[in-house]
Amino acid sequence: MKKTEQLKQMINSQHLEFIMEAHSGLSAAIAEEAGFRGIWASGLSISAAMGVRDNNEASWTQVLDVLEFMSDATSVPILLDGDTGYGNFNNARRLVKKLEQRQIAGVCIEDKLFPKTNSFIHAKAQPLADVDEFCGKIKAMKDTQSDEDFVVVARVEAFITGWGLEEALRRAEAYRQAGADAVLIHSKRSDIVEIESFMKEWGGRLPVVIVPTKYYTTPTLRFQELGVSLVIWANHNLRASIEAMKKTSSQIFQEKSLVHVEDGVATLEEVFRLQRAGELQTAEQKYLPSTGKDSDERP
Ligand code: SPV
Ligand code: MG
Repeated sequence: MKKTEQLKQMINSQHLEFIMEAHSGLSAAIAEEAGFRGIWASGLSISAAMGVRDNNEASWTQVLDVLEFMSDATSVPILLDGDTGYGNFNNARRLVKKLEQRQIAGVCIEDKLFPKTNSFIHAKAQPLADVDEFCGKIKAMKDTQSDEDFVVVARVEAFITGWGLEEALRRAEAYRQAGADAVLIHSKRSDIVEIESFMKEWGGRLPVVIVPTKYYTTPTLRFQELGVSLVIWANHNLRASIEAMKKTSSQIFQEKSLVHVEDGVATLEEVFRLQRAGELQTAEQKYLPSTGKDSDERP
């Protein structure tokens, strides 16, 4: 099944599905190997891994380059966090074209302004996109996709920026009518009150995607009861790697030795395995002339 079809089926399926954050070819391969059937290419994580802020400091083509590695390293679908679409409708539709060329299964765009700011930083000061302008962007993206199963998720930032349920519903409905395949309703509360209120009023008009980074203590069963379609675990590979790298760097710096570190890090063999070094060895046997034969033929 095509990656686009896989993602579309996950979003439209009757049971709760999960996708995991990744920000590189390596982290994407690890997420797939853990069992995830899809990957969230997080804007926060990709920019943080590049050492820049989640403010569109990395250009969209730099993000595309990372995605290409992620796509090549995996067989499960990738949903890109496409921020605001990196400009107006024209930039967003060109993005769709470039994503399809790299077998990226879908993109999520959020109704804020370029350059965006992460939803958990000064959220109330962040202006929302004009609804009509954002709908035009969604329409342009849907009109541009050449694969009918490519997914466009419209992310509603109304709760994040301090607006209420009414504005969240108004926007979600407009985005549905513009052709979005799903809506992502985001909340920065540590409880599930906003998500609950939205789900009750929304009534399943389109599949709903959530990001429980801040309300992580809510039992996952509750998301299922509310009828959520897809949960994004949005940044935990990045955060896990930061902790591991900090611990290892400072231990090596302090001890000037690897002795107490060796058992706590992945083996080199594991690195080679994740890089699929074995496949290259097999290919070399098949495609490279053997050294013996080569030397035999020398004059
Ligand atoms: C991301 O992972 O970059 C997201 C989710 O957009 S959040 O950081 O919660 O805004
Ligand atoms: Mg993001």
